[in-house]
This record gives sequence, structure tokens and C-alpha cells, in this order.
Amino acid sequence: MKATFLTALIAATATLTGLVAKVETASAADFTWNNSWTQPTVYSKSQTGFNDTPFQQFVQAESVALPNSGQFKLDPSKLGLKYNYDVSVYFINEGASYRNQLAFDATGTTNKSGLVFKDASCDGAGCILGGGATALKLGDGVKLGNITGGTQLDFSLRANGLNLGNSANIFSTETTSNPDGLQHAVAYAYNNYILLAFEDLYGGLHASGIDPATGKANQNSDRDFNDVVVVLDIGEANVKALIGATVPEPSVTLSMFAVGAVSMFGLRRRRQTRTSN
Ligand SMILES: [Ca+2]
Ligand SMILES: [Ca+2]
Repeated sequence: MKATFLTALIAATATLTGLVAKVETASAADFTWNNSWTQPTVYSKSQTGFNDTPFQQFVQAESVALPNSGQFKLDPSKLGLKYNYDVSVYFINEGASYRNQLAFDATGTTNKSGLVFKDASCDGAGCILGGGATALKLGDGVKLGNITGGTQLDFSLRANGLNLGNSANIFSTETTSNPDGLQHAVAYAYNNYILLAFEDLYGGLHASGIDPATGKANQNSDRDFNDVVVVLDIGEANVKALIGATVPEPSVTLSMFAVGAVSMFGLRRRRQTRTSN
């Protein structure tokens, strides 16, 4: 009895794993950085009327993790739009010596991708760290244009991409496509906006040496998630829909176990795939 149940569970898990692996391969392959992308027009906050001040409280000093102090935590891999909206992205701050770059990828009823910030470095008053000649001021914004309901929004950070170009690590809101398999973005709903913050260093907390799974170098990451901090304006209705969708469904132990088993097997499969590369 027990063995039959276990066999059935393993079979079901294997099927699920196959599906999950397929989806992951698709999402990882779909996003490519295009070096011919150009910087969209950057609007100052005096032009847009955006107020960055309420969000600066969530930008911590270098190497101090972003705390969840009252804002609503969202899954950064599930930033979807239910309603049409003219989406904007506003630069809040950054605590990174890297010259990071940020891109977006919209898939669904709207399909487009492009650069958000060619150089997401901060310059001037209120910056955690100093910037460079092409750096941004607090609250600077870029318009992504109209994005229709039924579209998934993903964002990717190219770590030190301004200096490293194609050899840079790319970390996405889609954790499964990250080279180290780790989460590199956190998202919170706050004041009808989405706060999105990135970690730009490869590997686990304070991990060093070569990652045997990938051959890539661990970078002694502080996992502070303040290396690029932006705010997404996707509209109040969309933010409320995301918060509503995030309320966890009641679940049984079996499905919890199945999810755990799938991610474990999924991880192993991915690691094996990478080692063979
Ligand atoms: Ca940092
Ligand atoms: Ca960091």
C-alpha cells in the first residue's frame, strides 16, 4: 500500500518535474540581452511629478539587507498586469560599486523588451555611493509605454554590464534563469507602487571560490539586495490585483511535499545540465 502510494507520488512528481523543467528552459532561453538597445529618454522627477522620498526609507546602507517593515511582500517572478497601463520605472537608489544595467521583458498580450537604465548608478544628493558621468539622480524615470492586461513583466540586471558587456552575469526576477539558481530580486507593494530591489553578486551569502555546479566564481555576496532599487508604476488597480493574488491558498501537506520534491529534483537536474556545459 505504502510503496504503491510512493511510486504513484514519484511518478506524478517526475511528470511535474518534466513540465517545470520545460517551462524553465523556455523562460531562460527567451531572454537575451541585446547590445543594440539604447537608453530610453530619462525624465527627471520635476518632469514626471514622481516623489521618491517615501521609498528612500527602504534603501539601506551598504551591506544591510532590505527589511520588510510594513510593506507587502510580492513574488518578483509573478509581476503580471491584469489591466492596461502606461508603465514607468523610477530609479530610487543603489548601493553598488558596479555599473549595473537594467532591462525589462514583457510577455503575454504585450510582447516587448528593452533597456530601462544603461547605467543604474547614482549621482548627487541622497546617493548611498557615488556615481559616474552617465549616472542617475534619485527619482529619474523611464516610460515603458502601454502594457496590456494579461502581460507578465520581468526585469533583468546585468551586473557591472556597462564595464563587462557580454561577460557580465545577468540576474532576473525569474529566479530559475539565474546562473547561480538563487533569488536576486525582492519585490514589495507600497503606496500603490512596486518596490523592486536587486542583488548583483553571484552566489550564496559570503560564498567564495568556484561554484562547482557552474564553474563560475562566487563573489562573496553580501545578499543586501540594495544594488539597484527601483519603483514600478503599474497602476493602483494592478498593484491591488497582485496583492489579492498573493494571499496564500489553503494547501494540504501532500501538495506542499510535492512542491518541495519538484524544486529539489529540478535543482539537481539544472545543476547536472550546467556541469555538462
Ligand atoms: Ca550593495
Ligand atoms: Ca549586494
